[in-house]
Amino acid sequence: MFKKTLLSVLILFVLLSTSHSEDGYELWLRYKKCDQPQLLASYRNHFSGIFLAGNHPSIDAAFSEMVHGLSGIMDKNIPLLKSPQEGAILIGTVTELFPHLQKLSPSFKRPVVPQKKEGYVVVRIPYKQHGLTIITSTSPVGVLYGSFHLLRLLQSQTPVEKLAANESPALDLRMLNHWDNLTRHVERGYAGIALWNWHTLPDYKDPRYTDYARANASLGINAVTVTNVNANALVLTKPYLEKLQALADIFRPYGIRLFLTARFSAPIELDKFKTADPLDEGVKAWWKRKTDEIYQYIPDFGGFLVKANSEGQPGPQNYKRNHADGANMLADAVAPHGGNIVWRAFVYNPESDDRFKQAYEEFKPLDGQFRNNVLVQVKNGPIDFQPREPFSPLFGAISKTPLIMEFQITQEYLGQATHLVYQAPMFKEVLNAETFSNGKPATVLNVIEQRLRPDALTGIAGVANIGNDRNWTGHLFGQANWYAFGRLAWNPNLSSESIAEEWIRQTFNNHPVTVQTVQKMMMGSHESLVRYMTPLGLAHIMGNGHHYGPLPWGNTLGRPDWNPVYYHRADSFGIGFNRTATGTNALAQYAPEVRKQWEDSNSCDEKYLLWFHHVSWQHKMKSGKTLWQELTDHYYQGVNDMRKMKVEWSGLVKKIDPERFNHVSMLLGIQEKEAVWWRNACLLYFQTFSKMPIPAHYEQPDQTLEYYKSLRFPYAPGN
Ligand code: GCW
Repeated sequence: MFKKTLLSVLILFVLLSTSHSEDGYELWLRYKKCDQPQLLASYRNHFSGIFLAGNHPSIDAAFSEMVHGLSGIMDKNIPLLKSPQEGAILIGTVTELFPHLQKLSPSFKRPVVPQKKEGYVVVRIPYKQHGLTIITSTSPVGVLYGSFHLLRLLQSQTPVEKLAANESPALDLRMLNHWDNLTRHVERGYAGIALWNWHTLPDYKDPRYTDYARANASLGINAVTVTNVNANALVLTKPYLEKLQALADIFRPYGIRLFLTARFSAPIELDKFKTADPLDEGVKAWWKRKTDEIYQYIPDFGGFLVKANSEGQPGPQNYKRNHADGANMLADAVAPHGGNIVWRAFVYNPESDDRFKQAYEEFKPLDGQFRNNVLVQVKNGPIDFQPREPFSPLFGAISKTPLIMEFQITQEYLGQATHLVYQAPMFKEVLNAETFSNGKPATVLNVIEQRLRPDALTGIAGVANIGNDRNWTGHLFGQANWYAFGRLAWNPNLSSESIAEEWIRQTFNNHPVTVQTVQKMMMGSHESLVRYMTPLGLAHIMGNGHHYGPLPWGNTLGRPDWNPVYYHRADSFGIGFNRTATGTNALAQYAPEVRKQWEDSNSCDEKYLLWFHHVSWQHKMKSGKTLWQELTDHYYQGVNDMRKMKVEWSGLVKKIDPERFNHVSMLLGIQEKEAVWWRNACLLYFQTFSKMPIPAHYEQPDQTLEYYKSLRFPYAPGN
């Protein structure tokens, strides 16, 4: 009897421990045993141990990752070597590593490493039978990045003779912005609550904080803000600084610097000041003191990220000052410590005739007035992370202030955490857009990559999609967007396809059927979502507040520019927002070359058509169809795409572990239903203006417009 119980306890234990193995927690750092016997044998032959040159927390992190990774991939123990020998992987900064190489053979040359501090090389050099593998850099963090690179190559089953890398990051700041509140509620978060357990910090250091840092370092993400831009001043007080210090200490070996979101009115809220006027001497002194205090806790503190005078946040305009006054005051406080201010350009107020134009109107006149350590962070599009937006005109118009790109990884407007949408193609569409900044050809990427002054930083930020869900991102495929953001921040010239492939090989397996099928699903997914949500340049027609589901009829909110009808402007004539010279003339904010591409409704790229034009329902599209027909086709095709995606995924039943297979299958089911919902609700509503039929050969909506209008979601997440 006792034996039996023991046995079942044992079985249960084994089941429990294996049942957690593919729940997505390990992200792309799974390090499963190589399933190609020949390759496995070759790896085992060529990697006999690790030799560490030098002693630094980042080198230690590299070592433990290598041990974890290699022992998993090769399914054998990896010793730490006392001295280098053939088959050794040598890791260390070039200064510390080279003497050991020379000891082995004076003929070895000093490895040539990239100049950039975070750059690294991975090289194999001949030595006796099995050679040596060198991972080196000028800096310890570069060595860590190089180690992750080698592990990525091994997880993707790269043959030994192809193991090589020579990499430097394109941008300096590769940053995640968490919109996490101190309550742990995540604004626009769909993956549980915030990772940061403020209540148990600083004493309880959840091992998950380290896993988070590892994942970021594996991509080269080197900066994070852990609190919401809709900021709470309390985060600047001593108890929170102690908690933040604990996080910063955990992140530091992984090359990650902490930034904080600053509430502009903090002096009033924390110290009973009468004003937060940025030109007030007392206010300036307060921020200097506060900043000095922060640096005592976090010596490598990055600086502040600020949302000011936007959506109810306080800011310099409350005191009749402008954004430069506000940013510069904070910039002066962090400057002595080498800190930066990241000031967001996401502003809009109801006085303007077009929300599209607001950020430009407020920021263009201030170009040249910001301190050297201010960076202005601009959302990719002029409105707000819609499924498709043209690039923000600020990228072509600001020439004296460093601009940081802000992408939204969390899928506030992209089906939240139940839709599979791979964002790399969307990110790249924006980065590759031609701005004609200063009259010369220059893509958005060229603009953000350009170093305006030797001491100025360049950068990119992504609003994180991470929470405390076991798989981090809610939807397993949300991980691919975290991954893609990080990889593109490091190297924006990587193709979406290759990033998807890397991610699939590491996350699932290297089977060609898995790689090809999943890659195809991912590559088409963003365009499909645009089709079933906002085709042909529609935007901002989602539910109020929670932004879940379609609400193109929405017309009840206090401000016109919060209402969907403001954006699509459907009427009996047609649909779309006239932003040409006969409308709000927002197009004038672009360079003439760009404007020309879009100002004529007959030649305008149709994916932006309704962004810039109010065209008739009969408008003749390039296909020869009327606008109404084309719109209908897009919505129907979006749903069909989804159905195909479901079939493709179901073909992988034998290739993917049941836990993750079922997770994705069920979510694809939700996504299909919601695609139908978007299609039906939007077409039935727009039809009340167009008075044109949905072609009879299409499946007809199975619900009425009244039904869709009656739906309510009071507790939709992330609001
Ligand atoms: O897209 C909107 C979101 C807000 C967010 C804001 C911003 C943090 O709906 O939740 O607030 O953008 O970017 O500041």
